[in-house]
Amino acid sequence: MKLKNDLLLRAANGEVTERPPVWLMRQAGRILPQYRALRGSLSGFKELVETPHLAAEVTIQPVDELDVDAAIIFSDILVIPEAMGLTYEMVEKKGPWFPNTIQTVSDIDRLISGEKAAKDLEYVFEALRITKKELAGRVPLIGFSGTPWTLLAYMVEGSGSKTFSKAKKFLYTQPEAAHRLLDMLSDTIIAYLNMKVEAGADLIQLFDSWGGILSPTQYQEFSLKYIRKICEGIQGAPVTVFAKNAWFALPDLKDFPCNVVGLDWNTPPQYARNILGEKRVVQGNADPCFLYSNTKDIENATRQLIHDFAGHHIVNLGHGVYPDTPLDGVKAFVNTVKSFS
Ligand code: 1CP
Repeated sequence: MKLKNDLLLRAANGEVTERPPVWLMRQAGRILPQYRALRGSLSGFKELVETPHLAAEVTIQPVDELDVDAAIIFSDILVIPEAMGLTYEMVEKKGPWFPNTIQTVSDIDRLISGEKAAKDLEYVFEALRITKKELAGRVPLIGFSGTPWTLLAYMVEGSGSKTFSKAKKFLYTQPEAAHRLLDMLSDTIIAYLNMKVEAGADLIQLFDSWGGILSPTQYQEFSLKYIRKICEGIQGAPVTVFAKNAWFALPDLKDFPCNVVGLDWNTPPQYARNILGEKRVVQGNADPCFLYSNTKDIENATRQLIHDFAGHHIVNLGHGVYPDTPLDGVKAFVNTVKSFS
């Protein structure tokens, strides 16, 4: 079906657009009362993720409520480790937790990977198909995955962490095992994302949420190499690479085989432009906390952001929106972009 609003797709493909497109990372979720009401009636987060018509419903909620230029499929990056054989739990108010973790090569040998693992995620593909049908071409639909390194970090650490020191220790002490796991994750992610595109995803975003905790040399060896392989393996949709806090890798992303470079809020627009050039499509990068400001300040800061990137820019935050962000602030942000000319 032809898209009625294809602004994001055109911008991602490098076209000059009448205004920049806008959406928010983590827009489908706890900022919306509709989401909280539905979520409260369920047994937990996983029930929502694994029930395709409900995942589709919360994917569309921000399109209805905020009038953003894209929908992002409601899911989580941790469905991949689970499909490979490492199940996760989402502990209320705490976040993800893995009852079993990866510590040795034999733990890795027990995992399944590639197409065989990806096929297990039929509930995600079904959610995409339903969403696509219900959106009826209103806006493009974004599919996503964590990067191999960010997923390895959770699989070894067993939960979220400020430092991910167990995961980093694994890279230093068992580099061969790490590469083996990263290879298996890459194969699974490529199969998974191509199946997502087949099921209706118009664009793909790769989240390297923990890229910035690696040293620059480690980043090259354990993350960027695999992200490149994935970008080269995805067919039929533009790809955004969002490597949080990995500002040191910007020179590598200049000619990287992806369409869009996602920027976190610590990266000054001019700094990014100097390295990436004027024509590289960038996405970002307002501080999520600026949405706590008053309406006037939000409007001014949003216009300044658009001005600073000077085109080839997809407006977004520099990371996911926080759950207690006032909806009025989010709306002021979106509406300022939409009225930009
Ligand atoms: O109770 C709830 O509703 C759980 C909160 C929640 C939500 C709404 C989690 C738990 N995941 C999600 C959905 C989700 N996760 C989306 C939905 C689509 C959207 O963007 O609107 C997306 C894209 C993700 C991706 C994700 N999950 C990332 C990468 C993006 C990022 O924020 O850096 C990461 C790191 C995760 C892991 C995860 N899942 C949930 C939490 C609380 C976390 C982070 C834990 C940690 O801090 O380590």
